[in-house]
Amino acid sequence: MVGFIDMDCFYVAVERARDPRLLGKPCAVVQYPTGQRGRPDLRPEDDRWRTGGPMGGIIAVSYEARARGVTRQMSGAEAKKVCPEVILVQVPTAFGKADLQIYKDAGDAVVDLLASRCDATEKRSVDEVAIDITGAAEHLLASRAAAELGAAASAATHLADSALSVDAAKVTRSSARQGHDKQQSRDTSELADGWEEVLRRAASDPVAWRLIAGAVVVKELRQQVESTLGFTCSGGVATNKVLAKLGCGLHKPNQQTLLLPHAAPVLLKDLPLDRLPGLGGDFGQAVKSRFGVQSAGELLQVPRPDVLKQFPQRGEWLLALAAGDDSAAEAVKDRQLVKSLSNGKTFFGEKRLRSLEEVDYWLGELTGELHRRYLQQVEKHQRTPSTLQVSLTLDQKEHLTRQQPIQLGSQGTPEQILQTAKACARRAGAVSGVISLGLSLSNMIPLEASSASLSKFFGRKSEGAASKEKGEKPQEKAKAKPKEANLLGACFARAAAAQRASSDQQKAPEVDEGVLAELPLNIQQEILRELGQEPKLKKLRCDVVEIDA
Ligand code: TTP
Ligand code: CA
Ligand code: CA
Repeated sequence: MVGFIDMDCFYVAVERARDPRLLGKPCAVVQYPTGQRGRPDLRPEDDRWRTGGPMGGIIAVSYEARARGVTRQMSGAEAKKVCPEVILVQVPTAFGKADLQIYKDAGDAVVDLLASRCDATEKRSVDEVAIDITGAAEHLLASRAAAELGAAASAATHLADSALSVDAAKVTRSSARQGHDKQQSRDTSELADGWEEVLRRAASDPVAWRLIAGAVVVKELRQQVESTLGFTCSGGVATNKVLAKLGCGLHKPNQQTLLLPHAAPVLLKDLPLDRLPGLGGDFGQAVKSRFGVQSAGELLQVPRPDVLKQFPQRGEWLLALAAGDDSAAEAVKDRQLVKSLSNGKTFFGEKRLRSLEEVDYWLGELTGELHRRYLQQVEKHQRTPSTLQVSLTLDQKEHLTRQQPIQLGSQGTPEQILQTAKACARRAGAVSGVISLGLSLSNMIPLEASSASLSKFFGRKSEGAASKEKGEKPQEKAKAKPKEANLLGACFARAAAAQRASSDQQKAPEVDEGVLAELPLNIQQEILRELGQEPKLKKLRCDVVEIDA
């Protein structure tokens, strides 16, 4: 059984938790103004309220501001026009670009809290988490009276086949994201609608009972998130991840929806196909135009053999998805550690980088944040990266990647990252017209393994480990032992040469998807569009930015 949590106006909520003056007010978070090289950074603790001047677009809007007409696509100036009292808060910046760390940390805190009671927690974006609540629901069924559970669930939960829910499911993906009346209604008579019948039928339906207990689990978790962290969120409960997410989006903010198996066909009947995962882009368009259908219900009316003939690879999945079958959704994956840490920036049009000096400058800017996230991996997970990669997209749409081993251990410096990055960039050859620059650290290895592999090489403890015992800094030790430092250098030079030999041959014809997936969604989309490639939904996260770090 799956629960799904999506935080309400998340970046705004994070800002409100930091600054109570924003509570209850119409407010929005704006991006930093791009292309302003040399502007002083605004740290999280600085005054980041903006009243005018250069400002990026709006990326999060409080519900109070939404009610007054402010939407995400607006510029700060447009928002002020429709709602003069709106407070605009700029995202913090660090190293010359947006610094999303406070939002990421808040999202991680939510995941940590949910994990305390769930069998598995899967972070789906900066503010969305899928949770496996099977165990927690079973525990409630064993420990609380049925009447108590029924009362608790029905008081807090919309049913997905209620009239209001079905109406909320009729809007397209983009309208659903904008928020609309049906989604935001707080009609309490609607909440009671249908529950009596559901509870009566559930008496002889163990699957429904478990889901009702699941709704209580989600209600309690949401309360806990609010009382512990100060953020409200919306929730969904269903037998699978796809339906739970769908349910979660039906009623917002600070509401939850239960999608029982019998409700799925009612809800899906008029659901626009683009609300289903994987059907929001080209493939969804193709399905719609091939069969002349708009909704999941209409697709299910198409004779099965026709669907399978038109889409031999994905037809079965498509039909299962449109029917809300569990087989179309993957199980909730438990928390995964990031595979790599990446940071990137685009430079389109006049902003493209024309010289190595400019590339070096921006590598330096990218390095600072990456170094901070590397230190977090060391501290939180005792892991360290062992490969550094630089990726460049040139305005001829050529994409180059160069990588080499890097030995950061637990005390690597920004300078070490920058020098390795510069060396990689030089190996990419002549650079002119760089439209995107990416820097990533990957091949994460446990810290013990990183020192163990060295000690194996030298037949004794590694530099870092040995010098730590004597309270010396590794760098000082390295100075004192030039021979070994040279040996180490030679080791990496050999490895780098081997790597070079292999990676130079393959000028990647398209974007490195591993690296791409780690970049913020808007940058991913910009890069893909610049390369003339349609964003591929499977690879793009549905929402935002990096997982974890
Ligand atoms: P969303 O969950 O899409 O929106 P939201 O949490 O602001 O509002 P809602 O209550 O409707 O769920 O995105 C989560 C955060 O991700 C959002 O607060 C800001 C950030 N974000 C961007 O930076 N750019 C974007 O284009 C989107 C969609 C979100
Ligand atoms: Ca959200
Ligand atoms: Ca979201």
